[in-house]
Amino acid sequence: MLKTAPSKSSSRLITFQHDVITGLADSPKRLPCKYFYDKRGSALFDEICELDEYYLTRTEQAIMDRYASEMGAQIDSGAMLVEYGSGSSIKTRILLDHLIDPVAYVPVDISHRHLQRVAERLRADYPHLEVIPVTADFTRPFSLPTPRQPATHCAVYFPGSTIGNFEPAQAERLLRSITERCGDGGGLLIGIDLVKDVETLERAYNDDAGVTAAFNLNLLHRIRDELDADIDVEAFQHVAFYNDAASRIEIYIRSLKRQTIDIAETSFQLDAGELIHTEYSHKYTIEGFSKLAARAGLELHRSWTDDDRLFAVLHLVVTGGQA
Ligand code: AVI
Repeated sequence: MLKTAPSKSSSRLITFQHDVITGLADSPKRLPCKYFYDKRGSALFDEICELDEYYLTRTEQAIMDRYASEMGAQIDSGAMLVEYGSGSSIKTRILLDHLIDPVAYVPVDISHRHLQRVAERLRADYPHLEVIPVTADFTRPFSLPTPRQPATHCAVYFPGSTIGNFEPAQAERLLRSITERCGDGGGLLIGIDLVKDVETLERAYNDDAGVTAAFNLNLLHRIRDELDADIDVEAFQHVAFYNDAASRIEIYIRSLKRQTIDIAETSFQLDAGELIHTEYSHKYTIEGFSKLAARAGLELHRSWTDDDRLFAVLHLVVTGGQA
């Protein structure tokens, strides 16, 4: 019998369906936040980054604008700069402008086509820099390319407070993998969102225009449209609040009535008021994050914040050991 391998898009759908069914079968119910980012979800996230209430993006950008020359000076010459979740590489440009003779820039992102387009633009703007895009999910093992000119060390750039979307144990594992990837002489420049008053935090995830709500509920639209699921999307609501004990924003989808979701022969019963967990966004103190990073073999070297101490960019260097 002739067997044909499943196409990329059908295996992607199989994984999506598997993850959704596994998450909804769990107690409490959950859906993985990585599925926020289809075309519409990515556009909504770009809108979130422009919102008055969402201080994170503009504050990190302002820190980069103000301190990129100091950051560049911390990173030795001849680096291969690897960016995790590079997206449009917007904040990277200012860093690249201040690095001393980097040999290569390696943007790592899951979206192949977008990555190629961004790489083309960067090659045009930085003709002396080798730009080597890698399509990969950085939470899974992936290989780094070998640049034409040998690098003296590897420096990872991980902006955007994306580390906050991982639970501390997962974050530690990811940091450990960065330590191992970089080895001696390597380091990490990372953006983290800082602990602050609850009102500012909760406003950032409950904007008046409802963009974050649409971003969150877009997950249900995806499940309905891509998995052909029977879901009354209107009967759900966005919920986001700060959990002080865990120092994190918790995001859920709340069922407004007792109802059933049907996906591929499987039915999931929801009570009125029942929550489906979709995302955590952890907030750190510089000290707390340094302790977490130390357990992963990284030592805090320098940090930069805005005047209101909303956000921080940290430079950590590889020590390799356990704290
Ligand atoms: C991508 N990440 C850092 C965002 C955050 O703030 O945790 C995702 C997000 N979720 C809702 N609004 C923004």
